[in-house]
Amino acid sequence: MLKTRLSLRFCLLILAACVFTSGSIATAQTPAQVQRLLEEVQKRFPEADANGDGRLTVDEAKVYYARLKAENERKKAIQRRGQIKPTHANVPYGPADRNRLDLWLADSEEPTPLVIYIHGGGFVAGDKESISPQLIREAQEKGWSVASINYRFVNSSIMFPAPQQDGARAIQFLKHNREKYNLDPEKFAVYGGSAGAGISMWIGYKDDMADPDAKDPVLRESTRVAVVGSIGGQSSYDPFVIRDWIGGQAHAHPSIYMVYGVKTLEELTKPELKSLFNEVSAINHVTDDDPPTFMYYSEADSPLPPNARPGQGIHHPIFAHKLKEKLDEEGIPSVYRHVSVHGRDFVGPFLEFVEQGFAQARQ
Ligand SMILES: [Ca+2]
Repeated sequence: MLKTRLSLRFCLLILAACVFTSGSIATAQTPAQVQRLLEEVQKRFPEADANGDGRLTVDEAKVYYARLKAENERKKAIQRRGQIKPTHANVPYGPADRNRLDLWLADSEEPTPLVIYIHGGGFVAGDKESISPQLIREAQEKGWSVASINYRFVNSSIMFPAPQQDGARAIQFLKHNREKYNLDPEKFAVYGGSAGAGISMWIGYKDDMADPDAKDPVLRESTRVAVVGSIGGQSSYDPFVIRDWIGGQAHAHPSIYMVYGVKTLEELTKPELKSLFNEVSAINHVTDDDPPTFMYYSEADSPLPPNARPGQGIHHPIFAHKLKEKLDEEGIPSVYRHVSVHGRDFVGPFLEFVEQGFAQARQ
């Protein structure tokens, strides 16, 4: 949804710039206005500056627009073809309605590695169907299985850490059913976008949540994974840490209130919430035994404007830089990639990273 909105906005901006340049419409923008538009385009799509000289020209903008259009067409074509049908769809992995997962099993004699996708949507929206068909296809070409999970949304009675716990339970469920699904429990990778990245990192860095005394055998399984991936993820959900790191009003994202069941910033200062902030913030759980981490961000890596709206910056690369510092301190291998440098291909580089992580995993 967000992408569509930005793309449309981008198209309008480009059109305005191009109309002026072609001189075909008398009421077009002034050169100063065009310059401002180009600057705005560059801020939102830094990779459009093809020669990287820090200045976006109209020609570069036109080329980028054409590429963006082609990419959109490609995505639409994939959607028209439909998702790749799961081997098992809507498998219940827990008691809640949204404890459902889809599973694409690789055909193999040997137990297969597994890549698990957790969707984003601010903990109030989104669906497992947003998994990339490209990822399913490329993972299967490597002989790996793939899963995509739904989890409980927050509301007036469901709050943090319910979504995180659901994610962990999905991992445990899949390990519990490793024989049925022919999975190698030592080669699980978990990744997601935004909220799904927050859950993925939390699972990755938490100590093993296996409870050997649990009545439910699923809960006796290990939650540990071999690789973690984050697309625009929040390494902290402490609103005051977010305010310190990102500035502006990033911490005033509507979901930040909802996940803690409050309505105002003042309510978030309640001392009893601090331990929950610490618990759900993945960065606090990083230790030297944690899995290698792949980070991919597309929001501009620059300070927020003075008029930033509430929630703006909630996918800021600072979340990655702070996490990377911590991962480096602990000697955990990690990769940080930004769209402005590495382009829009997440799947290929991520799966390559996962492959290295699986090679290091216990046999
Ligand atoms: Ca840890």
